Amino acid sequence: MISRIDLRGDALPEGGALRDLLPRAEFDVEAALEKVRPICEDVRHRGSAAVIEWGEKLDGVRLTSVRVPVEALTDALDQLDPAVRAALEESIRRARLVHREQRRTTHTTQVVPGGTVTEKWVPVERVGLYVPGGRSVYPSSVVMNVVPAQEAGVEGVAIASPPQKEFGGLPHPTILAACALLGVDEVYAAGGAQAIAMFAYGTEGTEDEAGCAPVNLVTGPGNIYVAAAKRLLKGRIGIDAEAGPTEIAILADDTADPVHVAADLISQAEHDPMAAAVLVTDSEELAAATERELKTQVAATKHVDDRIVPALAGRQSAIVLVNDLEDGLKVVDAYAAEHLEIQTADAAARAERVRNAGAIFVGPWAPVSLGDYCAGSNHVLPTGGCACHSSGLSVQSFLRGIHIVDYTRDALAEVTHHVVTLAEAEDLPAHGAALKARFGWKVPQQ
Ligand code: HSO
Ligand code: ZN
Repeated sequence: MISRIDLRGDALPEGGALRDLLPRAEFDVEAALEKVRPICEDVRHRGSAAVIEWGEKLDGVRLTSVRVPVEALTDALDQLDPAVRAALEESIRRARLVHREQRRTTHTTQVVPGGTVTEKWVPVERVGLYVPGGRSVYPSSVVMNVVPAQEAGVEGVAIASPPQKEFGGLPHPTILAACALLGVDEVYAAGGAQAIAMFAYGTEGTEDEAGCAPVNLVTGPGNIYVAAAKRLLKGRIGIDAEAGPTEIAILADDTADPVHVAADLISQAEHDPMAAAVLVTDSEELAAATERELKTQVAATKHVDDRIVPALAGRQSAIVLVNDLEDGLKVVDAYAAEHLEIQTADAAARAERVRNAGAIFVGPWAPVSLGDYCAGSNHVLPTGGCACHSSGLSVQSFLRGIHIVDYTRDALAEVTHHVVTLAEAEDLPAHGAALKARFGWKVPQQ
């Protein structure tokens, strides 16, 4: 069901060579670009009419209006199962606790007497949050996108989620209820590349409905077409990372419980046939016990043939055997997992040493599923190895730091000779002249 990669014996290779030995599926966004280009162009020129037509073609639903009426949101909340409502409320409460503390404060540095640089944090004005439909209807992702945006102080939050045939062309009712719980009332029944293009270009209003004003930033996971549209429109809009299939890596030794290890690997394999589940261990016994457990537990779960078995059996998943936990650390750092669990003796100390991961889950009582819903952490995290250069969604994703430069005459005079020298070294004398012009076209004496 899951293959083994044996890295025991010789010394591990470094860097890229080590990464090449580790399992990872291809997520070829480039190939999807040509498919989404005409969709984005069409939405750019024809607005809502194009969003509706592509929705009909690709989602199989003909809408009369892309904008979801506010009554549909309140109805969905009224009809929401009270247990789901309570769970979502707890998820929101915990996420707010964590994200509120990520707010940045304005800071002024006195560089020299009379010369200051202030960094002021300003929220993005308007964001579009994409929430997938289809195989993955995740109200929890509404929480994970909306909470940091709101805590950052973003004023305009719009959400798009694909229209669902069985719900009369509206997005899934639990998604609508989550929007209502979070106080978001600007929701669109739009999916795929057409939703991203609608956010980027905006759509004109018609007699029947208000259009969607263009946004500055689009965040949220989606399928490969959503990722391709984000890549195509990046620049016009800001984007978060291009989300690929979910990944879990577990670094474990012989103190780990194979029942937990197998359950956690399966939990993320459940997302997608392309999802990745990787166990890195120095224990032959744990590897064998996990293999046995996987067989038993997979047989007793849902989504077996369409997702879990192909995910575990795919080339993106494996049990990686290493000489010792030091090598294990090198392997998980090279892999840079979206989610990394540490199930070893001294898990906290080992977690401290990890450099590359989207989020780290420490010890036996912090499974990834906790983080998916109710830890307070964010579950929109970098995939595909991007954790070596990017972070998950946070308040910071929705802020811009603006430098405010304020110098007095004396403070400028004191540094002019350096500016003029550097400008000349770069053959840009007009740069230096902009300073000299303020001092009778001369460099002030030191
Ligand atoms: N594990 C997914 C998020 C999620 N899980 C949503 C359940 N619902 C990617 O981090
Ligand atoms: Zn998950």
